[in-house]
Amino acid sequence: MRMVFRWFGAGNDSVSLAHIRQIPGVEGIVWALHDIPPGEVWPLSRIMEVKEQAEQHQFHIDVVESVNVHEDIKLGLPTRDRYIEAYKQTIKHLAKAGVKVICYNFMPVFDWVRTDLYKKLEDGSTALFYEKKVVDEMNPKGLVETIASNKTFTMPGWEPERLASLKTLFEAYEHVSTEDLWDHLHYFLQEVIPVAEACDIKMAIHPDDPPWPIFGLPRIVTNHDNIRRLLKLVDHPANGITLCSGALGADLNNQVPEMIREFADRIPFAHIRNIKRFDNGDFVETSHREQDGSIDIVSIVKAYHEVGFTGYVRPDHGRHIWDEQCRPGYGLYDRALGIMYLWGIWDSVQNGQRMHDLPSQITI
Ligand code: DNO
Repeated sequence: MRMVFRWFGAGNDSVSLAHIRQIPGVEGIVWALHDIPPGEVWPLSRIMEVKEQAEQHQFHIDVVESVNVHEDIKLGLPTRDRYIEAYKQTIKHLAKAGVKVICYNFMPVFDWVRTDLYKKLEDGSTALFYEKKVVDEMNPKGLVETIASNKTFTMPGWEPERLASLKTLFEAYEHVSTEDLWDHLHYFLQEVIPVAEACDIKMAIHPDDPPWPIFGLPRIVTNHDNIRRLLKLVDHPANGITLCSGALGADLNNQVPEMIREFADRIPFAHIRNIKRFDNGDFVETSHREQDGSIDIVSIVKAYHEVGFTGYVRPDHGRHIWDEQCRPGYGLYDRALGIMYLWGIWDSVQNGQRMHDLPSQITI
């Protein structure tokens, strides 16, 4: 397992590369050019700038999260070809800088969704929270009105400047069924996977978070069967997944360790985090420690060890602890604690195996 850490870029992140350097066992940053809108080519010069910054701290930039997919591609509009061409060009530029994995998602309109970014936990920290009822009761029209009238409604992954187009987007998706979305993903993959393959890059789709349809919009990367279907759409190692334990784990039926065993050679990148599920469908993010949430983090890390995982791993969101001021979910402290927990499990399994491999009798 190769540990990496998400960094939003100079001037865009409260966490510095110098601080990340002090977390044991981190070898690279997970990054993106966040100011470039989906559908535009990432200039090679900008990519090289990030590479230089990272290398000053002995980090690699092997993993990009995310090159976002233009909405016209997900909608299957005739204009999609133009944006797919731009995507291919970006892949080629990233390859020139040595990038190995591109994380992306295929969620219509929204990326991950939470209803409260600072839910108070019993220990006094705060964390990201999803209240199912709030999202379920908000129909698309209501959502547009809420966002328009109340700018404090938080939609992570949603740039405010795209607010104006929200209504039009919802209308466009009225004509896109779940099967249509599958077709559009298929079309996209058929186009980009050969380019990724030629560039020695693995595409790694992130599961939908939460893993069910919201606001009447279809969501398709949600469970074991759907991931199997997705991998078969273009059955090639370059068509992989970012296996996110927290996103998938919000659905009680998703058994992440089983997915790791079945999809092992198609997981170039893993997000490991814990959440606590409630019976009514709500969930809150917790520390990475298994006992604090509902996700079997120990079994997950053990499964990665068992399959001989050599891909990249990052701790996912953290709580906000010790009064840290940071991007929601992306502080230094709790993610660093998460890393040490993941290493603790990994190293003890590794060590246990070494002990097991020792001859039972040592003769002097
Ligand atoms: C949240 C992240 C997601 C992820 C995208 C991938 O913290 O895991 O926003 O980066 O879904 O495209």
